[in-house]
Amino acid sequence: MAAMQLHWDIFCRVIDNFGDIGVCWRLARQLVAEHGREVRLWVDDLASLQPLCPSVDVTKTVQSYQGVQICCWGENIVVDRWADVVIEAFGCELPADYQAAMSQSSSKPCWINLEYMTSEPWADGCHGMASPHPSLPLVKYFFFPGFSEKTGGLLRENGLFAERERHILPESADKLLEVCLFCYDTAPVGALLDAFRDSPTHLVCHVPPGKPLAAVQAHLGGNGPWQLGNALIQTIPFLPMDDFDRLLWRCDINFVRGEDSFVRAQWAAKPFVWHVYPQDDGAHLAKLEAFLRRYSDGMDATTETALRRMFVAWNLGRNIASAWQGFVDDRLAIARHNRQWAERLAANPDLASALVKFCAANV
Ligand code: TRH
Repeated sequence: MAAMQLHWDIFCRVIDNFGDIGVCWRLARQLVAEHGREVRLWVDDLASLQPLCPSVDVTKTVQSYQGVQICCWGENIVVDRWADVVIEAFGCELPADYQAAMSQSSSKPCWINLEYMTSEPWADGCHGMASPHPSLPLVKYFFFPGFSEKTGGLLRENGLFAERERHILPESADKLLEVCLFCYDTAPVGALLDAFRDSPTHLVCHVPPGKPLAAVQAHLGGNGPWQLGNALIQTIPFLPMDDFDRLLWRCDINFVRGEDSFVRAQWAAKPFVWHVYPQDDGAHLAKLEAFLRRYSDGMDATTETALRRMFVAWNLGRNIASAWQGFVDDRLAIARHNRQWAERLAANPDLASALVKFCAANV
C-alpha cells in the first residue's frame, strides 16, 4: 500500500475580499481534522484571515491554530522542507525556489492547482487535467471544485448537516423574516432597500461591514440602525467563520456572494440569492446561468420563475421590487427545494476527501 501523503503545503495569495483565504483556511483545517494531515498554510496577507479566525495574530510569521501551521508568505520565505502534496490556490504561482526544490526531490510531490469553482459544464472535462512543467520534471494537476460528480466537489465538513439541524428553526410563513445581506457594492442594494420599505413583510436585515454596509450607507446615510416601513436594517460585526454559518442557518433568506459564502448558503438549505463575483468580460453571467440551470432542475415552474427573476434582478440591477416580492412569497417552496438540493449535492464526495483520493492516485 502506498505511504500516506502526510505533509501538505497550501499556498494562498489574497487577490481581494475574503474568498481566497476563506476557501484555503476551510480546506486546511478539514485536512487536519478529518484526514489527519499535517498542513502548512502559506498566506501573503494574514490580515485577511484574521476576521475569519480572530485568534490569528497578524504579527506572527508562524503560528498554529486548529492544528494548521499558518505561515506568513513574504518576499523571501525559507522553506525547510517541501510537502507530499502542494496546493497552489487559484493559480497563485509557487515561489521559484520552492518549485526548484520540488523538482530535485527524489519523490516528487503531487502538485495541484486548486481552481475557482464554476458550474459550467466545461469544468467536468478540465478537472484533473495534467499540465507538465515547461522546463522542470514536474506535473501540475488542475482540480476544479464544482457541482457534478465529474468535478472535485464542494467543501463540506463531516457532520455539517447534523450540526445545522441542531440550530435550524422550523420554517413558518408568519414569523418575522430574517435576512442576511452579504454582497458586493455593485449590487442594487438601494432598490432592494426601497422594496423592503414598500413591502408588507416584516423583516430584519443583518448587514456585515465592508461592501454590503458601504452600499447601504450610500443609500440611507448615517450608521444605522434604520427603520424602513416594516423593515429594520441593522449592522452586524464580521463574524468568525463558524458563527457566519450559524447566521446563515438562522436567517430565512441569505444574500451571499463569490464562492465560499455561496456554497455555505447551499448547505444551509435556506432560500438564498447569489451575487456573482463581477468580471469585466461578463463571464460571471455565464456562471450564473450555468448554476441556475443545474439548481432549478426539478423545480416546479412557478418557483423556478420566482427564483430566476430574483437572481437575474440582483445581478443585473433590474426589476428588484417585483422580483423580491415574488421571491418572498415563494420562499417556503424554495426552502423545500433547497433542502433536497443540498442532499443531492452531498451525495458527491466532499472536496477535501476527493482531493486526498486524487493525490494518492497521482504520485
Ligand atoms: O469575499 P468574497 O467576495 O471572496 C471571493 C474573492 O473576491 C475572490 O477573489 C473571488 O475570486 C471569489 O470571491 C469568487 O466572497 P466569498 O467567497 O463568499 O468569501 C467570503 C468569506 O468570508 C467566506 O469564507 C465566508 C466569510 N465570512 C465570515 O467568515 N464572516 C462574515 O461575517 C462574513 C460576512 C463572511
